[in-house]
Amino acid sequence: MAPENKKLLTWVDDMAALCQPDNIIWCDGSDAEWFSMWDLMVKSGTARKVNEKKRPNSYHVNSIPADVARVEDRTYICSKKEKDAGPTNNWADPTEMRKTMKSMFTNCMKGRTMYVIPFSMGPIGSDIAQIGVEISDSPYVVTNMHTMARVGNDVLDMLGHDGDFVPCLHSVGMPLIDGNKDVPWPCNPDNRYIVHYPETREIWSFGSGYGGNALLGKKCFALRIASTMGRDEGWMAEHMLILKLTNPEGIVEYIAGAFPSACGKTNLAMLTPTIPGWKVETIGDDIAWMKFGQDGQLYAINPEAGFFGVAPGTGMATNANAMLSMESNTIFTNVAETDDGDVWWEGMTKEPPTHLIDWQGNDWSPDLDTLSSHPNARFTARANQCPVIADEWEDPKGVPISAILFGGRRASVVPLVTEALNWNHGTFLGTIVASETTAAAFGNVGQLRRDPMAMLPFCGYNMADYWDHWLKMGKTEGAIMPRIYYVNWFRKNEAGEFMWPGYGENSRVLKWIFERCTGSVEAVETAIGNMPTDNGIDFNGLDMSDKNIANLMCVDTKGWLSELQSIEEYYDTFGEHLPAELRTQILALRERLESTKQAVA
Ligand code: SAT
Ligand code: MN
Repeated sequence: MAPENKKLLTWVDDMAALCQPDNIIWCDGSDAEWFSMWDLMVKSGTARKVNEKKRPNSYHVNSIPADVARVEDRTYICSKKEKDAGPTNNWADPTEMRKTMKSMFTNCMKGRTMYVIPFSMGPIGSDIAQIGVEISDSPYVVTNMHTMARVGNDVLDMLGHDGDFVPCLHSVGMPLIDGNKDVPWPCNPDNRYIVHYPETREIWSFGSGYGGNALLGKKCFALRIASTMGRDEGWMAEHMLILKLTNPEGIVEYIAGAFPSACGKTNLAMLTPTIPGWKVETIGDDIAWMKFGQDGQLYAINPEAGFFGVAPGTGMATNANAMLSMESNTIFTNVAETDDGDVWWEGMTKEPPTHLIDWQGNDWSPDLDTLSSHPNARFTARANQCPVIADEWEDPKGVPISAILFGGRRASVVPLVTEALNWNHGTFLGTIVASETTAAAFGNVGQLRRDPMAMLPFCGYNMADYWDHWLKMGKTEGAIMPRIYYVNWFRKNEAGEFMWPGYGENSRVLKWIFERCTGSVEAVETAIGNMPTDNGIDFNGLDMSDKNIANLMCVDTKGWLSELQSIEEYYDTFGEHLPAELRTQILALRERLESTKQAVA
């Protein structure tokens, strides 16, 4: 099909003139294209076909140690004014950056093919969906985009002559010139740039072939650029899972949830409830776009079409639905190869195989102290292969959101679940999301890393302005905003043990939230928000001491008062951009805490 969109044709011409590829291929998202890309990658040594009998139509690719994850320190928000990027983003002057990018991209595709990938984030034709076009010189990107977005001629149809799209330019940054031979994982680790121009809604990414650096529909478009679109147009682009919860009577509520990385978002989205008669189904596991419907409720779509999930730690015992989603048609990156040509990673099975080829191509056995798979190894699986994908996951009008969850990994202070008193208080709770660092990760153990709304690396503009946008959404005339909850699956007792079993048992907390939404349970108002009554959450059948239960549900007044101090210090870093309402929230919370302290004394 010949593309007719003028902006698109001009852009592709201009980018081809800049990058000087040997060929240009317009991608149509077809099976034939998928197979031809894999043929190419198997022949070039980039990919291995996974044993067809074990996992039909699946492929295994390994990158190199220098290119294994998003590079936050090389990610830039190039708004005209520095203050519009805010203190949490790397800002660079757009005029300067354009010069740098132009020199990086000049001739960067020599010896390679330029793929033009038209894609829709969200069901094609949905009012909430958006169109992008990615230009990339990586066939690995083409196949991942097939799974993660809707790619093909329908998108060009939607674009028509003068429809708009977000241009996303990507190159691995390794032209085949001067006798350079290609390598299995081309990239340019010394010159990586993940660049966003929020005002003109453009993305330019250079030097990395991995994940969110290269699959530009995901974090770059669906979060960083879309968050600025949402601010300008009155909607929300959030780092949230979306799940459908059905009670034993068949009543349905839709819940969205934002959690920093390593807090089990994909597991929660695909959870198998332990409480009888309740059902969780998946709408999305990573990103939610929400717009007001006619009735004033927020309707959410999952803009993605697949899961780009962390493999290590995923197994039949922890997330069977994820495992079943990747039984075929799946791409595995940076995992280990088994002797029978399948894949394996830490946590897939309790007992590791006796021999593997690790993600770097070395022999591996369990007695070695190296990991067989990279900790950020990924599976790229089609959402429609998930056994618990909800029927309406592609409904163009989205699903009405009744509740939003925020959570982090907190050993202390934050109880199992708190309900916000109202939208503004809930927004406040979102701004204070934080995770305590675990041993190896970042810095000292127990140090708090603030990750407001789990958007720290993904907000495309000033974080404080983004909070203001949340507050404004709640003031929209006729709006019926979701209830907001702060949950914490990770609180520990004095002995340093987790008090809450987590995983499927989280359904007990979801049930309480559901019943709050339908108005069928009471709550107790405390200084920090509404909390379950003594028998609000069903702890029956859990092996938990009364002391742990009390601990898990208590309001730690002293802990919160000292937390307030650290929140204020954090707020100060946003200067005059901080919405006054958030200072009001702090004052009010302090007053409530002080008065309970007196009441107890
Ligand atoms: O690589 S992605 O950005 O897609 C996933 C992640 O790092 O959160
Ligand atoms: Mn994510």
